[in-house]
Amino acid sequence: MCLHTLADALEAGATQGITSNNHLAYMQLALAQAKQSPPKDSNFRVGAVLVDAESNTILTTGYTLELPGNTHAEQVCLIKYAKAHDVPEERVSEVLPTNTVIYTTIEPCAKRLSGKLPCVERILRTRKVDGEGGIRKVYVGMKEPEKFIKEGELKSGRMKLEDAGIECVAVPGLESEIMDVATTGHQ
Ligand code: HJL
Ligand code: ZN
Repeated sequence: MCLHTLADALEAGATQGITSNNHLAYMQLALAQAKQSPPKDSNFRVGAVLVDAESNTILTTGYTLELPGNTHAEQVCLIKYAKAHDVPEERVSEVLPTNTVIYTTIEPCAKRLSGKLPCVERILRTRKVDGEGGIRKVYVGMKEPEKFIKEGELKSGRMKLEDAGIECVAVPGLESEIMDVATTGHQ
């Protein structure tokens, strides 16, 4: 698959052409997003794609620092989708399809050194008050590298999500490229 063509098609709002079970293709699209992120020593360059799993439609995409305010890729997806539906990010649960999934090159963060709300919490609040709907599954390209948050210091994003009933699925095969992209510009 030619990623440029796919990204261009997505940009133009054309049919995406990824079959629903082609998780690697969706992860490649997330990686293409990550490559658009400006290098910065104090975080990773991550990309994410928000998908309606029911209709196999891309809802939105995001990458680290795409929006102002030290934004993470997953956070950008939620802000953009919420904005397109005239609600603030905190109320995105009201407008998300019931079977939404997210592809992210690095597992959602459980803690941020800046003290901002971690993406795990942002993902959990996409569920409606009855705990249904919103993001049901998270496809992860690799676990968070040990640079900012020390392993063992706290539960990983993946574990926190799974404890709360959100399935996390590893999509193998792109780890080294994801890592290279994530750490470009690091000392
Ligand atoms: C994920 C991102 C991103 C990170 N992780 N999943 N998506 N940048 O877009 C995780 C890393 C935090 C640091 C610094 N990175 O970003 O742990 O300044 O970037 O809040 O903890 O925190 P801030
Ligand atoms: Zn995050």
